Amino acid sequence: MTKNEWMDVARTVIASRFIDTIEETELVPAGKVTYQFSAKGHELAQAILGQALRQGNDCATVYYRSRPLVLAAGMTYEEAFAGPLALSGSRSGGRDIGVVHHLPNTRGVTVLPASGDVGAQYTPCVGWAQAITYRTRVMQDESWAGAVAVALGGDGSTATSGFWAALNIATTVRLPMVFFIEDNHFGISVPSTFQTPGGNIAENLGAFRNLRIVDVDGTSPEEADRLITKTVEHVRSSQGPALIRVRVPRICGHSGADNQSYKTQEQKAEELARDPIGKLKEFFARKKYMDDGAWSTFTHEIEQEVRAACEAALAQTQPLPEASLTKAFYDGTMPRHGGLMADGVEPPISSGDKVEDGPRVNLIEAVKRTLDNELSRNNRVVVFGEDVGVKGGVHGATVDLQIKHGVDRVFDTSLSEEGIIGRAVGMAMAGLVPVPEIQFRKYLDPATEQINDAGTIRWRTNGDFAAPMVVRIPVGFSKRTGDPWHSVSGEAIFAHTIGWRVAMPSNAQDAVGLLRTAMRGNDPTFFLEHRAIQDTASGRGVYPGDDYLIPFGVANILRAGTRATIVAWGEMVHRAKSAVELMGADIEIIDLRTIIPWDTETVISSVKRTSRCMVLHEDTITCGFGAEIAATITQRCFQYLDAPVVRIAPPDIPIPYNKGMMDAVIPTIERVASELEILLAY
Ligand SMILES: Cc1ncc(C[n+]2csc(CCOP(=O)(O)OP(=O)(O)O)c2C)c(N)n1
Repeated sequence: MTKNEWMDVARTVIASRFIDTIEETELVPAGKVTYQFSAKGHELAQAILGQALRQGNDCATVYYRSRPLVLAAGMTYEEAFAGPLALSGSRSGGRDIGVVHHLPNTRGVTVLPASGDVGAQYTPCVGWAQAITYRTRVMQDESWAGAVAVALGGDGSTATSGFWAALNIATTVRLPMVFFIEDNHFGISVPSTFQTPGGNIAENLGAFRNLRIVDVDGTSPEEADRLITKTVEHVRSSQGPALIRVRVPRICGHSGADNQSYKTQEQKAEELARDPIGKLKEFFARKKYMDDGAWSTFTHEIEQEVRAACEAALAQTQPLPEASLTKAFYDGTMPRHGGLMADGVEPPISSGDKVEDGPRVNLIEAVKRTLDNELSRNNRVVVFGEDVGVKGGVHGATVDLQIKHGVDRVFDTSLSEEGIIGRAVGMAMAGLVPVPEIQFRKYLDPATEQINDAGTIRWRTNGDFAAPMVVRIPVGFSKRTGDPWHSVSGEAIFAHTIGWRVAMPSNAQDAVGLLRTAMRGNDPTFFLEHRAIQDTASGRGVYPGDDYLIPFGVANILRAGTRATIVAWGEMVHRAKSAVELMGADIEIIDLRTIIPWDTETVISSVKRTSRCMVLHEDTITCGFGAEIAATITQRCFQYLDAPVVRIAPPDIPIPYNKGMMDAVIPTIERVASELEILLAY
């Protein structure tokens, strides 16, 4: 590094130290800061790393001890204080705890939204790294050439599933990613020997293929500069991954609330002796950059700046309480990062018109044609998942798409749902349109953390970031039978997952219109494809064309009627229809099509006319989405009801394999009909 670059490093290190000290000694005791996480001891290594991340399309995924890096990336001192103080000028506008950072790109590196979940920072970083190769190789965008993605984490985080998922993908696919592991020997109170055998992750990964490993003293200016800078440059030029283990002391508690009772006096003294600031000062003297006097003046000036920033932050207003109710979903304002439009690219335009004379297709073919068409019209769409590439998916929805669109755009992933969804998050924030497939609903379970974090990105970054994507998942029982693993529908959990839209079409035409709308949308979306109608007469329909769109939140009145309303979605729509036909009764059937948002008004106005309502679903009954609909009807049109709203759904048990047993669980046509008789007679 040049002298000027070292001066920048020193500025970041010293400023970070003052910010931590003011928080620890003043703001926490005064009750103004609740979550305080010092980076004392980690500053030098992070500041040097920050200096190395200036390519323009670099990214860093960080954690709560990453403030020095985020300062190096351009966060102001005032923003740094305002975050933990929960004030209006904080990056999250008071929504998040301040140390869970994010920062749009101003100095050549984008700091992706951090998570409070240890280990959740790794797989989104993989997604950005893959987007670097995609934007360079497929989109031929030279501005991305040589960019790197860096994930920062502690020694404890190397024990998480997120770390291993990311490491496995980055090395298997060879991505330009750096794992920057700050080993301070503790995860709160637990020593690193509890996280990995012998306590040294770098040593243990020695046999890992495709991984450059570097072990660095993060308190030594020369060594840290030489090895960190060189390794980042190596990843830039080779576009392959590296892991840097940075040995640092944690000269503070885990957080403001930690009394460090688990450390001996000797350990504390040893940590203090390794303070990188003293070593940086010596280094500056040795290099004749600054003598003692100049260092004191320099330090004093930074202290003044930090102090002024603290005063300015304390003078900020409180955020408006009602602001917390905004930004869960796209509201017309563009994020700085995430999705097409944030990158200045308009999605393809379609009339929305329906073609009436197309071929008759099943649901799988409808999905495949829509994916194919969107891949052709938009070079940012990427389709991936287990068996999605060569085989074309275990359900056949992507057959031949890889041959047509290439291995970079339609590809097989390793068997890691956390990796699939986390990767989609990073790709979305890098301006791609990820459309991952999860093989069956139950197999999304390992990705739960990434799903939950993705949904809240727009909200917790105060609109700075978003992660629009479409997660396609076959759900429900199949044409032949069900079982506990392949037949879960579970849409209620999705409806309860903040920030996600949920579609569940009942037929091929709706699948086309809803999938196209989802792929051009600005929010993460679950697209649930019912297995029983993938290839059945009831699910088939005329292919509505390549421009067909159905807006979310607009239900379909499948059948008009006056005596009762049935609200259903997915396969249950067909059971409702068959039951009504069996009875020959004058009953209205509403196919909800989308669950988030759901078409409240169509349901309410129908129930006001019919005065009786049955909600029919395949997800288990307790807290199923039927409960939401029933509660809304009761609240909005209680006085119109001639009978209580009835919910027909499986009891709270898994779906059995034996067909007869399954029929005892999932509402059959006969059961729906007999429950309707009871409802009409009430
Ligand atoms: C998934 C998850 N589990 C537990 C926690 C609680 N927790 C927060 S920090 C931490 C220790 C992490 O240690 P390490 O990764 O070594 O980082 P360090 O704090 O030492 O920098 C724990 C257990 C969490 N935030 N997320």
